[in-house]
Amino acid sequence: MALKHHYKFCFGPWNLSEGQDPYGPPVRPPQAFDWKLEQLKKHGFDAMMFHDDDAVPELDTKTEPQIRKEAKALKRRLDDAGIWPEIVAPRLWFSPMTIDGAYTSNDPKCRKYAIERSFKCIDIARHLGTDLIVLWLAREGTYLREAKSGRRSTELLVEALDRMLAYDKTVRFAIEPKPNEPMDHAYVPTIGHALALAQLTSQPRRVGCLIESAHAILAGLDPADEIDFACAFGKLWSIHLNDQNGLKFDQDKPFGSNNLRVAFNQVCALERNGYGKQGEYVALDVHPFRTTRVEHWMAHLVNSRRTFLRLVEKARAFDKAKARQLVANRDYQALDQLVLEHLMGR
Ligand code: GLO
Ligand code: MG
Repeated sequence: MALKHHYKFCFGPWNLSEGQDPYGPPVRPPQAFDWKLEQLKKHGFDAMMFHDDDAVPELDTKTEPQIRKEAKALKRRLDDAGIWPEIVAPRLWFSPMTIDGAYTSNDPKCRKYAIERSFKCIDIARHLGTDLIVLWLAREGTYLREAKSGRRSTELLVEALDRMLAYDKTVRFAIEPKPNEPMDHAYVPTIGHALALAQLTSQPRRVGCLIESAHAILAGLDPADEIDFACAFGKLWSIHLNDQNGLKFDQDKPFGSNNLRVAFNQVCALERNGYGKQGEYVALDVHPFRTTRVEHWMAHLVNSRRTFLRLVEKARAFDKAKARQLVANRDYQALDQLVLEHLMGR
């Protein structure tokens, strides 16, 4: 019998990447945006995530009326295809103006650029109809402790959030922490940091978070604990599921690919917190292996979605009464084996 569930899924255009890495060129030809939309729909996904310039390419060269026109045209295409825009995120790590960071750059002109770019991102989100902005604070950190003040940077981040909160009274901001890459140390490495920052803003209720499994693992944390922590604040507004093989470069592997048990525990955490029941999406921030052939281009997304749903079944079928009994008896040895047997199946 097919599993009854409430989950809705999405991915971003960057998740159909061409395979370029710092050591080699693309290995798959670029695909048109329409092709990506078509794939999304065909494979049972419901929404797309956007960077501001995925929605309006070459954003920095365009005027406000142009941006509005292009964003509204995209909205019509999405409506026709029946696809919801889950989030829009300002791409604050690509421009020459963000070499030294965006909101925390040492150059006031660059900080001004970052804020203005973020306002444009908010405008685009409103044109597309979503109220959720994702902030992956990619370059907010420093290579040298002596080059920036961490205290001042925290204040600048709060100031930037306050400016954005004042710019539009309805949007919400989900901070996506990542401890490193492209920086060696980022200023907002974990969910605890993200939610603490939210408390310093003028409107903490409109500042929440997005957890990415790989980012939590890179911070040496268990993503399931990050999920429970964020949900205790009612602030998990989106999630990027994927996997990561230890403290290496950000791998964005298929969900469950490296550690099925860690994936299982993330699904259990999402289930016990009722994630998705307020309309939140399960986003799969996964990338194809560089070896992936063009004809297998969707496999990492399709497989991650399938693994997620199979783990939902596993989470629901887990013998919770037995587990409670073992916990009461402090028999964690048997509990451990109960989980393993359950995951291995008969
Ligand atoms: C990189 C991040 C990135 C963000 C995306 C949305 O490590 O995971 O993919 O999720 O740019 O802001
Ligand atoms: Mg991500």
